[in-house]
Amino acid sequence: MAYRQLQNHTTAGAPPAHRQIAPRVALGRRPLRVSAVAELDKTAAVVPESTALVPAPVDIANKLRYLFGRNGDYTVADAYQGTSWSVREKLIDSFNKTHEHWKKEDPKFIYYLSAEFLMGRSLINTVYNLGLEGEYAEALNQLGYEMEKVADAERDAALGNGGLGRLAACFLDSIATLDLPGWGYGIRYKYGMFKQALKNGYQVELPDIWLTKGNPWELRRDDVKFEVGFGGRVERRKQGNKEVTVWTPSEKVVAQAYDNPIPGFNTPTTSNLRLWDAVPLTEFDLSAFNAGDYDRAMLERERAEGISAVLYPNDSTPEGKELRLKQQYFFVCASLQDVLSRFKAVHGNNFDLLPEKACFQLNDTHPTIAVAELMRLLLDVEGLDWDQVWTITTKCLNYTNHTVMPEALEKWPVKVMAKMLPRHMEIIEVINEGWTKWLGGHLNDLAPEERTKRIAAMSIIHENPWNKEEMLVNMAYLAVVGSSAVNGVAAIHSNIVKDEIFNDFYQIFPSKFQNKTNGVTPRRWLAWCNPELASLITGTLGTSEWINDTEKLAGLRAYASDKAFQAKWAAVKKAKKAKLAELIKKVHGDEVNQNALFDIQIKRIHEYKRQYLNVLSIIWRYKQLKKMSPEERKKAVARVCVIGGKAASAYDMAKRIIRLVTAVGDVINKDPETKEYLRLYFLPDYNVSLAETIIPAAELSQHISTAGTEASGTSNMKFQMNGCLIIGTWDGANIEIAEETGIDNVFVFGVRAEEITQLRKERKNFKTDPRWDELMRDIEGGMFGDKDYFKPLVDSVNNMKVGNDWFLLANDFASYLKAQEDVDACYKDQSEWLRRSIMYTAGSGKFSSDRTIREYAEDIWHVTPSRPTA
Ligand code: NBG
Repeated sequence: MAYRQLQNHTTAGAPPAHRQIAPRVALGRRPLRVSAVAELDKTAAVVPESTALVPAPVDIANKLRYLFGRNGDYTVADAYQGTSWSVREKLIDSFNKTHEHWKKEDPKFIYYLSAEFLMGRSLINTVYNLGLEGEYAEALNQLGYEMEKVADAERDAALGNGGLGRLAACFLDSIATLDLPGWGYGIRYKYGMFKQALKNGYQVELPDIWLTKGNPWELRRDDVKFEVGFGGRVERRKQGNKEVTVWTPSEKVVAQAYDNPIPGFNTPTTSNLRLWDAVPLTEFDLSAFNAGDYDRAMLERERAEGISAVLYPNDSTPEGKELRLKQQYFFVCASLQDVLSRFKAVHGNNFDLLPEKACFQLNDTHPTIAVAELMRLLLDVEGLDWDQVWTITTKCLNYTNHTVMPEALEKWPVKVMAKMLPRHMEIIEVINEGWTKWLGGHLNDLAPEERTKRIAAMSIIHENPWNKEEMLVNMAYLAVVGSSAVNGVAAIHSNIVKDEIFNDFYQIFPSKFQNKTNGVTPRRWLAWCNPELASLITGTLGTSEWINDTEKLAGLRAYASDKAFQAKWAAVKKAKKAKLAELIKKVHGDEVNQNALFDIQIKRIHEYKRQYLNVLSIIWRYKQLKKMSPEERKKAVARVCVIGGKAASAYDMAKRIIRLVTAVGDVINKDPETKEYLRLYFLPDYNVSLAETIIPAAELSQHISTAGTEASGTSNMKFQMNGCLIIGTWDGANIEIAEETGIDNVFVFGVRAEEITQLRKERKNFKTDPRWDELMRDIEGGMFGDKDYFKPLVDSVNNMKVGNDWFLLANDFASYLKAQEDVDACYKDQSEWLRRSIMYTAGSGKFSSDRTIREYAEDIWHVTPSRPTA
């Protein structure tokens, strides 16, 4: 493919053409007026770039002076603002060039529709991706600041919950880096993922007010606005001899676009994440305002703004649920109108061409209403025929499944959908009628009874199994029927998608189903977050090309057993551990033993991810240490265990798990006999930035979900890239990581996915390990206090009259402890440990999101690169 060739074109050493930016004026001179700059440089474009020729320190100072009214005496937060607003202009220059190029070329675009984008911070990523790191680091030095500290002043853009949202962010980085014409589309939440604090060891949630200081990384597009309607009625009207359908919504809001430029690395391409903000139709409802009804006018505003106010409101109440569907429709409707309006501007009404110019990836079921919305826009607004519209729609859409958890496979009550989106409900009903009728014909060979059963099981609209009175719209089924391709996110998961979740559909459309194993961007997750390791790798391989071509990391295998290289590798890890130790000191006030094994589990708190199992093994380790003599203890492998992650605010059991972590930590971290050998810390408010500090420092990371439950996992890939060993189950991407790293280098334990169904049935009669029984008694007996609070936790896995240990902690407990012993034994042999660590990084080539995106581009999107000239 053309872009594969493009990738090989950059030569090591020489800066790529686009990096050779205009000659810089000597540092320290007065800022030049733009016109003067143009005179100086006769080669400059007719409209010169605004800041390209202004020395960065001056530009930073100018930004602070003119945007913030500051004149010297800056704080670190000021330095961040000045730097970002300065960098922003370079980013926008690149963004504009890319989009002018794409406008001219009119290539096919991929639109990644996602309710979540977990972007994290932008400053470091932007300066590094644009190749401006030297210039800005020096500028900040001149002003008396360090880039790293300044970057720390940025707030995370946390518009996502976890893996799915962060994956979307990595994908955008790769789409831009591979020069693929593509945009992300989502919601500009005013409040992102809640901030997590601990109060007496319990999680408390605080609002994430991230926009108060302005956001230099976005661009409001006052000329890009679309109306989005809800509710109301649907009528048929005669228009000439044609019957048309008219939907008159009872409520309307405006979607206002904000662009977030996404710089690629080592390319002039800067693509875009367009996020929608909900605003009222008229600034104030003037008639109400004039009549003095101030409250009513304000109500309209609140109602509109409420749509994009909060990321995933709690959906346990009907009102919460309604708001979530509203959010989904809001961003899908605006995004599709936006794409169609650009399409029409170039191609008029030639909609049969649409699938050659645009495709949409549905990131989980959240944007699935796109199936009905694209149909509606083409049927009702553009006046096309059903069959033509159905062909276009199914050609344009593709769906990725990210979870096997039944509670996350969305189903909306027909009642809710019909009230909020009456026309869409009609369209879904017609789709379903056609679908089930077609199925009837297709399943001709089955006995009538079997056939009826199968059709009912595959119907997009079906009864709620828990409440026969209620009918539901199954969004995943709608997505499968309405898409060209359906994929899972790791090999094992894609098999589960085919063989279990959507097996009926797979039997009918086997070629629709694919696998696309996840990946992460090696820029943010290795090169930028671990520059020390990156520079060791570059020095060793003699090239930095691995940043764009991670398969080159395999070259490190040759050095895995080289003692001198191992020593350098170990020195980097040590420096990163010191940073994490600093952070632990800052948060908990404790000094930790930096020679201890740093053992990490960071991810959302969920029963299936089994942080609880980790805690049990830590308690067991503590008890063993207590039994040892001081001499024996000295021989033990010391560990600093860190657990971090947020529990959904309504997820009671997950909150109890957090409390168990903090309660166990409170006991063991204070114990004078053992504290040199074992610590347990809960690091609150886990987010992208925290991960960037923790992951490079990790020596062992835990990915211990019940086999078959973690679709892929992506932090496992980040840890692997940073040379961190993995203890894990045969689940998600762990399997492929083990294959790439060498299975003997990974601490694998636990039952296999194929055994789970049977084991669940037999769990009641499972003979638990005596050590397990002892630990259950300890927690129940109040060894860590809060006896009553922990009782439901114990019962959930140990009292078969109450819970059923659905995630089979007891079954995996003994093999987990055994794997932990293997970890200790290996850590005692530092040379072997380091060899493995190097083998992890060397084997991580497959897990670059560049590889994943290339596969999507080739197999699903059929989108090819289009690179602007530098
Ligand atoms: C998550 C899975 C992870 C997977 C990411 C990205 C959701 C709904 N799913 O295993 O739990 O790595 O998606 O695919 O967030």
